[in-house]
Amino acid sequence: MHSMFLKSPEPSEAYRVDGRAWSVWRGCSLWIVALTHLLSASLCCRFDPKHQYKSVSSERLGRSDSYQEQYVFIYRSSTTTVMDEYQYPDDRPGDEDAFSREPFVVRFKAPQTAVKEFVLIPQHTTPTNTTKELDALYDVLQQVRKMWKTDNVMLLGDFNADCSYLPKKNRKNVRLITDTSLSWLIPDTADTTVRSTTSCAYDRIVVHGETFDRAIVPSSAKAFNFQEEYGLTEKQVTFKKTKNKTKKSLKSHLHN
Ligand SMILES: [Ca+2]
Repeated sequence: MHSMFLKSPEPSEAYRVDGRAWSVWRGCSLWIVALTHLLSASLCCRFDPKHQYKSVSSERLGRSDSYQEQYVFIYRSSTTTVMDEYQYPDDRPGDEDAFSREPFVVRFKAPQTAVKEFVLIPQHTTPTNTTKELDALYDVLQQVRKMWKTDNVMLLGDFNADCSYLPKKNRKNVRLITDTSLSWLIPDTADTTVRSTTSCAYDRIVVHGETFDRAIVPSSAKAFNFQEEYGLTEKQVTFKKTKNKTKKSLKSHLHN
């Protein structure tokens, strides 16, 4: 789960766009789909009656009919609108079908934030193909920047970007890592897994553009610990899922 603070022109005022309100969810396992519907249709209104929410989602994505996933964004409709959406076609010449779950890219307008407009590129990599897919995300980033003429782009999701899925020796081959114009907000030292026996920074948030980077509250990007936040046991949080989601914060001058 990701949540964020949008930075305000007046830095003294900050507004949390809560993770439960502004999240990118992925997955087609039943409970994720159920959770998505629960969040968009019920939970947001039930637990946050002060705000209205809308969602935008991709088609189901995947190479096989038997296992597919969806990207879903939930946002506060009073302050945020969807300007554009773009399902990456994954047909780059010479590199066709780079992704198992092609990014569903959404451009948001949030005029009361310091950045005003920004683009989110979600991705859930295939663990066995993490290096390749993370590198290919760089091509998606460049295409989107050109297409929408913007530098305010954030890439986020379950990148599987650590431990055995992304060995240290592979990192020099990932342009998303080697290009210094990108900021990785969740460091390699973070633990985004639920199990106490594992420590891997699988879930990540990566920001492109100095303007966008400056709009994020320093140190606000971190894992959202379901177990701690909701007082759950390890058994409960590992029922299906093995990872916490990450969250980040941007600043705005909005008020709750
Ligand atoms: Ca593909």
